[in-house]
Amino acid sequence: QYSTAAALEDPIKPPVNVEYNKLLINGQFVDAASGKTFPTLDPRTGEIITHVAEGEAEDINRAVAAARKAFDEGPWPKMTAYERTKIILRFADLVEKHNDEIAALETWDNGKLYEQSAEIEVPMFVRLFRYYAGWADKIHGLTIPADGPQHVQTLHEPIGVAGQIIPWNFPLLMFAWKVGPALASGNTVVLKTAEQTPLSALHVAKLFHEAGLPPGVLNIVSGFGPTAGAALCSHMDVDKLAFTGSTETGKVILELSAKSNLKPVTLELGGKSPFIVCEDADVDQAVELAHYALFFNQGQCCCAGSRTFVHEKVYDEFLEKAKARALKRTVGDPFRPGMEQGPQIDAEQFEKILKYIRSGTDSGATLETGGDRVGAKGYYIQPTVFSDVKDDMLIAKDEIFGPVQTVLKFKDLDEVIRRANASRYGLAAGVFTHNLDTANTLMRALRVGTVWINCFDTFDATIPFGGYKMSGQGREKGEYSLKNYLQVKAVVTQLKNPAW
Ligand code: TXE
Repeated sequence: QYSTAAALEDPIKPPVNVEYNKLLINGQFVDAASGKTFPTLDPRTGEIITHVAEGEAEDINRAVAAARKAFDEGPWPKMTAYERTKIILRFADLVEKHNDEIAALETWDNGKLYEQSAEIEVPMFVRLFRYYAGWADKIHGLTIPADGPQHVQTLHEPIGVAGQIIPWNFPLLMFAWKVGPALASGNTVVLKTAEQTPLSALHVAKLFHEAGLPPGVLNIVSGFGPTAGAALCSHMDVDKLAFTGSTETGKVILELSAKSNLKPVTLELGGKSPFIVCEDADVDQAVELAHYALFFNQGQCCCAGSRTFVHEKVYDEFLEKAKARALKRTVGDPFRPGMEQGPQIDAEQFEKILKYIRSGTDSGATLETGGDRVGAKGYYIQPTVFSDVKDDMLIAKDEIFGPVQTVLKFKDLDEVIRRANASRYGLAAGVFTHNLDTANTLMRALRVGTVWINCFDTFDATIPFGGYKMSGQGREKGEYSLKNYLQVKAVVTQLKNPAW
């Protein structure tokens, strides 16, 4: 059923070498001030890929000083918008040219499928930068017909130095979602990558400098949350924070902002997204989409469709087919073509997922398939399906962040709306129906930032993404993201001759 343990124990050599493992500050690769390094691991084996400079508060100070200087003295915020556009477009071209090696680095460090990195994520990264490059010269204010003899206008100005903290599940895409809008609108950035996945950001940031990015505009600090991350959040010279990660850490970040200089914060946090299969569903199609909604990226998606609500009329057929589909899922080395699932990111997430699986069984859910590790090495987990799941079970409430599908039965629309909304999260929802009225009702009733109808996980650069409730604050991607990085200045000029 699952690919053989032998395939897992003989990992394929990644077709790339690690070239950059230092901090990137003011356009230069430098050691950490302390001289410390930390290992980054291959999730296929748990073995060390390389050691990376470990940034801490002192390095954050250096990076923020570089970003501050680049913002205050220019040229980045002061050059023409079109100049910024050209540099960002050159960067996108360079990334496209190096697509395969960047994809290999991403897969090596993260464990996601190489085909996914090479054919989806690096191309999406390029698309995001091209999208935001196009925005640079389209950011402008308004002329406002206020009461009184005044000329009133607004200027949309960059906010300053942006501190950005990203997670490990989509290292490149999170880089693009954050850095793209910040730089296009004239800000400078200090980005702290996740400690599990520092490599791809250093590689692409080097290419950004080759494309003509001035020193200090984009600084990359690898390191841990409570040291480097917290120092960035508390820094008095950082004007804005953007974070993607757990809800728990999101709260800490808001607190650090409040205790320092009240810098505005954008948060993209956890989720427990419902995927609702309605009674009219073509079951085969619904099974496939629900499977993708949960298992994509090893289940490590903030918006994973992790509560599969199925109408009672199609429940039995759905369950049988969902189980068969999970059994067919190929698990193995992410560099091996044709695999559908690689390893989880690290030992901590691996243990957390197995613990949730035990809790599912202990609380009375039925384990239909999976439930254990695959192979003896690395962090591979069997595609797992639970049925008879009740709303109050931990596996139906918490973010598992792994390949564990929980299937819940419902009777009617009002009931499923109530249950789907009874969550502290509100990131996304999937709806599977061809009944227009049902789709319209659900689309309006669900308290979430994205509703996918008969599709899931479409991450086009143009579409805003973000959460209701404890899934976050603010929106990223699309035009909406620019607002996070702009100040609005009102300019009121007394008119000498109001008649004109
Ligand atoms: O998250 P953290 P972790 C969820 C998912 C996962 C859980 C824990 O459920 O199982 O969170 O994962 C930095 N000050 N998501 O521990 O801690 C950290 O270094 C400043 C959902 O990886 O939130 C990393 O760069 N920064 C999610 C980033 O925060 C701090 C993606 C994310 O780590 C910090 C990942 C601090 N005190 C996990 N502590 C999503 N929304 O997609 C940590 N960090």
